[in-house]
Amino acid sequence: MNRSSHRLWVNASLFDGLNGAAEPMAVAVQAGRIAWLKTMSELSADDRSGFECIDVAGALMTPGLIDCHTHLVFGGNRAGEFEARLEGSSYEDIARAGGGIISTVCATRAATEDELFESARPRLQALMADGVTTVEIKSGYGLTLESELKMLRVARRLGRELPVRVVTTLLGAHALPPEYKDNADGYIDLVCNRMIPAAAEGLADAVDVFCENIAFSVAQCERVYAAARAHGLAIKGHTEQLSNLGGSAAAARAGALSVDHIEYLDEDGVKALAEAGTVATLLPGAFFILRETRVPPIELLRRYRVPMALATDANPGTSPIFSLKLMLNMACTLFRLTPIEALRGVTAHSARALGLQEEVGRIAPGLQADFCLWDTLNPAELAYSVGLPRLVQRIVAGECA
Ligand code: DI6
Ligand code: FE
Repeated sequence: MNRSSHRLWVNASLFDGLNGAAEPMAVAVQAGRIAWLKTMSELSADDRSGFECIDVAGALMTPGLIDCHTHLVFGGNRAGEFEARLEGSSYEDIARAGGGIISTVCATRAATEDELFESARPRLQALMADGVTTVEIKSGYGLTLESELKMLRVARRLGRELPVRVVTTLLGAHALPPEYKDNADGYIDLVCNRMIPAAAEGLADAVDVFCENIAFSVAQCERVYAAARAHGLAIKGHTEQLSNLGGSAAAARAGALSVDHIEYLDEDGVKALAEAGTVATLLPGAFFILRETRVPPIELLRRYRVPMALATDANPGTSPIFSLKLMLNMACTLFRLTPIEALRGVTAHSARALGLQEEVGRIAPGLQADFCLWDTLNPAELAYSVGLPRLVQRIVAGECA
């Protein structure tokens, strides 16, 4: 028996991804997966035999955090746009004038694969330093077949070279590239007929769209969803961020794992999510940076029992924020989530938003042994305080990483 792959973590204050445990717990790990859990009062000497025992002295143990919505791979930055917005331009004005997403598209197309990798690495390391063990990374700043695939290759390489699980999403339908001005349907043809089939060859796990007046219509997004499904890819949507087009309900009807942003979602939309089992992903970083005032319909999401995930939306325009822990505080402060709802949003529910609920996001037998130890006893402190508590240890597949 390889004893080093058999580890028993004892005296943990456990938040298992859904709830906090009433008593100190022991968590057994074998071959990178969680084998069993027991309360400390149930744990016998026999249970300990064959395990390397690690006493965490009451530290809070949570699942490794999951950032289920990021745009970490991009060229350049948008500090100039940040300054322009301080002088009164709106995000939509800048987008219509060819800035915004399109300026990042130009910088991303011009960058080599190595340059994109090197600039994305510290962003990802910042998330990891905050306890992230699984991250979703979208394309969407290339908007040509080759440059979208280039972004996805960089995202896959980040997952190979750093101790973090990376899930990739093709976001070809993020913005209309200048070459297709006045021909949005022609661009959607390219996404459906070229990008999706190529990305489905192992480069992407899912397909996303931006359904909005400044991006793509519900009908165009539905075409993308149909193509994604035909190629066996999961689907997600940026929906109801700036207006209510009904994109969330359309995504739910197509079987989306999640719809993200959803500040303008109405009750019919919430019902559609509940019926389809689609996760509602909240992105308070973009809400904060854009100084939005319309809060997502949290009370309706609670009433219809729609699981709420929480993510950084880390991107150069609307959320240049590389801290998932900060999102815990923002979700409570700006959207009035409880700390436990916010924590579920970065663990069990964000796993669901990626279709990975049988792999990660909870501390339960059979799942990957991805977890974090924190310098506190109380899960609420993770949301309450910014900058503390400290991450003491980050464990991926049973190994300190
Ligand atoms: N919504 C967002 O918040 C990001 N993309 C999207 O569709 C913003 C992307 C950017 O401004 O670069
Ligand atoms: Fe986004």
